[in-house]
Amino acid sequence: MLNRAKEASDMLQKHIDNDDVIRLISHNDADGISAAAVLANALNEEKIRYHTTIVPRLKEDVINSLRSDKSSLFIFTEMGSAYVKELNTFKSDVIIADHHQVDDTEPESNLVHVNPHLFGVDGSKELSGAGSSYLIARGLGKKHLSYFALIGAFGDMQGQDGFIGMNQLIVEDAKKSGVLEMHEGLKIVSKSTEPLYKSLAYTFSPPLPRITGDLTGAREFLEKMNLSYGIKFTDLEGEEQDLLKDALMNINPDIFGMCYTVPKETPLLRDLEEYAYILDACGKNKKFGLALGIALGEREKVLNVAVDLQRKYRDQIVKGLEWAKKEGAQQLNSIQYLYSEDKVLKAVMGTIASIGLSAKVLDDSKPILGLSRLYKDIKISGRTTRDMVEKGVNLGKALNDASNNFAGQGGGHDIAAGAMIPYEAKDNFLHLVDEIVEYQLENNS
Ligand SMILES: [Mn+2]
Repeated sequence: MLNRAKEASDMLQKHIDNDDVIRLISHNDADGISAAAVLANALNEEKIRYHTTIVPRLKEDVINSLRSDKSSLFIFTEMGSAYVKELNTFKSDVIIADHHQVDDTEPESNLVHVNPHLFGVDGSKELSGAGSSYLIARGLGKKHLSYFALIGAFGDMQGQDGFIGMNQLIVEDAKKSGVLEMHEGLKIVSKSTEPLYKSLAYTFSPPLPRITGDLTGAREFLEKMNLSYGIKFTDLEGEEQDLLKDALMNINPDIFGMCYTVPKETPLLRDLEEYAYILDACGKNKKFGLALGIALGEREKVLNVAVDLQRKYRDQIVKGLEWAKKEGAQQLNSIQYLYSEDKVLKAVMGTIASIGLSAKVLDDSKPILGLSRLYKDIKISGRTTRDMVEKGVNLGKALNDASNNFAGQGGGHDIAAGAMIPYEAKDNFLHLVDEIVEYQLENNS
């Protein structure tokens, strides 16, 4: 894996030495932005001209439109592994730094394919797209950029229970290069920027039942402990912080754990999990340029805009969770679902379904589907618990089989999956998923 990354580093170095123009193409989520940021920061340091494009999905029309671009090197990050065949036909050099599933297409001599799956490393757990990209920058001696790989990993939920595999190697790089500090602490968000009750209510992961997404619940919890809910966590006395820590750990022990910080960063971005959340909020609001600007070091105004976006996004989720709590989910025999035509709710339905389940706002004894209508289609995000998976539920398979029946498409993991189906098929689709999940539970051996 590291040898392959070194091949990519050498290809990149060759183009740097030639003073070539380089084209970066990356994905729009927190991992994709971090992946672009690793290489863009590296190219900035080398004073090389480059152009970055962030896209929601790599499709053939995107690839075809790049064919006429005169750049001498294309680098696809956090995507591209599914398009080796098409990219083989490029006249320029191509680097792919991805961590999604691979097929067995062999790369031509103009292409270097960096992907953990090619080396038996599980890219869903052990290395992010930003991680694959970092390994290329690493070959250029840029270990100080390693923390972007960790931001990407947090964006893909790879670090929340500790880093493993290749990610662990990156943590070591970050420590050795002096950019990263690690300490155990409370993993609540916006400790130094939001009033305490909001810090608690906005902490979606790890979930805090009756507090997560619940501003009133968070306030009552703090009042019961005689802590003033309006001040910031960082303004609490040491003793009060300890008291809060113990009370929160009684609700969910995961709330106390390893924090990864970059001390030289501005306070808002110092904690890498929070850095990933900010990039995610920009991405969800389609402000890709803003996210990339932050990762390239733009501050002040730009950062304020991002924080406002994040606040709005968090408030949408809180509103959605309040709605889910009040209305409850629609119940079928073996599954439940959330559906609304409300514009704000629609935009965060998948997130509400997922946090609603983990924070126990919704009954977690049945898998949940969050449905949002997009014109003539319905987008579905499904989520269940580890416990239900052990009882036989495989949501990825259920959503794949059911959506295929209605000219849609779907799939994913056993515990979390998604699908897209025509709007008219909604009710029939739900009943089919219900039957499939019922069958999975009955036939679990
Ligand atoms: Mn990713």
